[in-house]
Amino acid sequence: MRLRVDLLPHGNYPDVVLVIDVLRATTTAVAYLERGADALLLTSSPEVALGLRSEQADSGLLLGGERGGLPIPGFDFGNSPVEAAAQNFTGKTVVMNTTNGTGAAHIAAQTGKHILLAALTNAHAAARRARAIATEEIALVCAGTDERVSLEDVYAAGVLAEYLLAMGEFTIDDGARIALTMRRNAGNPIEALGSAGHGARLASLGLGEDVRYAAQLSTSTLVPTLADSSDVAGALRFVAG
Ligand code: 3SL
Ligand code: MG
Repeated sequence: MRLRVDLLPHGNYPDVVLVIDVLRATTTAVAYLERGADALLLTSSPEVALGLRSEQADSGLLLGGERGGLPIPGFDFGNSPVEAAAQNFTGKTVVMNTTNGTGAAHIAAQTGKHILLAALTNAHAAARRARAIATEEIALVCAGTDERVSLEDVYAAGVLAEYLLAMGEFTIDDGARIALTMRRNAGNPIEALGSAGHGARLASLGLGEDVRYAAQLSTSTLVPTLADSSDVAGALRFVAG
């Protein structure tokens, strides 16, 4: 079994992909499902999200997302896991669009057989699920920030890689070696996320609580899992796995 870490999304994934956007898209996705959401629709653009709502006006779709860290005009929520964790989404479908995380999921879905969303908050459950379904390769794909590497995603990939290596034999690539080195040298999760450039940016926007929330380790057993999405153009449907 191969374990691969992409420091940015590259594509060409043959088997299982764990998409990681710790700050904040995948952390927020886990929070929506924890708070009862039936499904998440990750769209390819904000316009697709707004279009889905106007096409399905009776369906009660809720829209969450950000640009520049701030809520998108016309959306109901930003991309805050703290905000998501404070609401009840029972029976709701949440449509998400974010700068990097949702795009990384779309890249993964072009070729991957099984696409899962991973964060620090669901790291152990995500690693276990990936190990259970993989037949040849597990790719840990860091979303990054504006096409540049993000410390917090690489750190989380290192956490996931540690869990996976404890579960069995893998051939690892240099991306995995870098992530494991980051995990071992960047301190605990709150220290690592606090030292990340995007962590500082969110704190400067008054969103430091989101950074602290995202630093919680394996507090959820929910793993957002790509389901059949053929009925929704431009969106990927994730359900709790
Ligand atoms: O890039 C993304 O997808 C977002 O998660 C970034 S932010 O933390 O919401 O600004
Ligand atoms: Mg990010």
